[in-house]
Amino acid sequence: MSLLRVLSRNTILQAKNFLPTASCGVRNVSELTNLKDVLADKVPKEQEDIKAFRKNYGTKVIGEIQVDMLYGGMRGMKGLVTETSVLDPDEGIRFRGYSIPECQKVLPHAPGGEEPLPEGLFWLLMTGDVPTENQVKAISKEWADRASIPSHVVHMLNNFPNNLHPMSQFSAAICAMQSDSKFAKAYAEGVHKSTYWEHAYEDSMDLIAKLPTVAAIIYRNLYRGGSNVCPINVDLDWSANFTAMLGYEDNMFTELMRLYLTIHSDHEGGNVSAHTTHLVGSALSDPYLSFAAGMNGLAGPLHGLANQEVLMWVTKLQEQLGGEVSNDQLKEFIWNTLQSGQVVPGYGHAVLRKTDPRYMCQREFALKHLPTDPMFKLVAQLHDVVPDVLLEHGKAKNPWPNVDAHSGVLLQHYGMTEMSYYTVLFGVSRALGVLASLVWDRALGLPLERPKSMSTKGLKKLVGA
Ligand code: AMX
Repeated sequence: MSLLRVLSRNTILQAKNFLPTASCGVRNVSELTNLKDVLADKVPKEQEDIKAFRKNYGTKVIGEIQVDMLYGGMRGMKGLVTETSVLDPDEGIRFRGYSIPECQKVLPHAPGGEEPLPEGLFWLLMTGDVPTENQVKAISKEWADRASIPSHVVHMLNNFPNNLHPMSQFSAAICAMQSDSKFAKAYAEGVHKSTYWEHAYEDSMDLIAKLPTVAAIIYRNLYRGGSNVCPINVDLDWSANFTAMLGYEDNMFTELMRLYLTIHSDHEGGNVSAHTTHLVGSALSDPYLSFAAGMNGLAGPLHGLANQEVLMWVTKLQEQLGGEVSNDQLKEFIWNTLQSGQVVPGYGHAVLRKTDPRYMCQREFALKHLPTDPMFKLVAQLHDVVPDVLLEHGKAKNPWPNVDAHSGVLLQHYGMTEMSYYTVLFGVSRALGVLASLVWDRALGLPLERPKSMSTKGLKKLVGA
């Protein structure tokens, strides 16, 4: 009998967090290094907990819906359950209750490194527990083992034209890898729905493992003359393999990537990429199809593409105004942007009402490692000027910078100047959050998502207008 089956059966019988092993009687869950085994222990407990909660509180009213919300992008409407992270408007994101500075402290680092390993963040998102170093090492190893991609996907990527945006290539490659979906295969074979999460888990682990290779092939085809990516090294962590495949040798770039891939992973459930992945998954489309749909949303300029837009905007600013610029010159440039009916990229947020902590930790990284970089100085100067202009403009509810205002400047410092590629990095990271949520969606048996829409005529009638 497999360990997974033993665990599933024994979760009902055993005291919390302790499980029998074949050899030594009882074993603590924190000693397990196979994430799927740990989940197999947690899933039935969560299912029971939510069942009891719904039985007692299922009809409790938790908010009201106003007409404006239907026309206003459903802001503030509580309509989704997402377990992996929660976004507070003032404080920013907490991953399973941990803020970004707390994650930087408690999650395991690479030897000699200071930034958290994204593998650890993934374990935290999946389980709610801070992983041990051994658990994180096991994830690195498992992702390295699962990293190879089907040859038809390589062939397809190698034949895309150079003018196809990297995000379109990324999304298309994810869809094309669906040929290997274990979820789709299991569904076609008629497996019981209580096992859906296990197949969603397998696809999610495969997909996360393969994304850096896909992303690196896109990068090298577009910007490095189609040179081959190096093979995966099973002794390296996920980020180190990624930067090696991209062709970067600077350890600090790898450290940056560990931070980058950690902080872009998850932003609760209502943002476009997370919500889309969840929605498409609710039709029991497999994780490849669901995640590709989420990536198409991330590719929008109001969402993930903003990181590309920021650096293009800052580069234009530099071209027009030169090196050293005064605050008054910046103000004029920002007003020109606003008056020509465009948004200031990297500023504002649908939920946040203070500076994004993802911006702050990138700023701290810059202060530590590249304090004299001219582009960093300009980004810092913009932070002093943009909010006042946006406040004077009087439209944006949040005048403060978001994550995208800072990421590009760090990447260009280490030589990654290809701005149109930046959202692909965001996408690789976002997989961690949305796929962890997707596994839980299936584990909790969340149904097909199908909210009620109304016509304006019907709404007017409803409110007696
Ligand atoms: N520059 C100019 N105008 C802005 C603005 C900005 N940075 N942020 C908001 N506004 C405008 C909106 O366009 C809107 O104008 P309208 O009434 O004419 O339509 C008005 O202010 C009210 O918008 P809001 O309620 O404050 O924001 P929102 O929830 O509708 O939109 C967001 C949020 C992020 C799309 C918006 O702030 C924006 O466009 N920012 C710039 C793009 C950006 O940085 N996106 C990345 C967000 C983070 C991410 O997902 N990666």
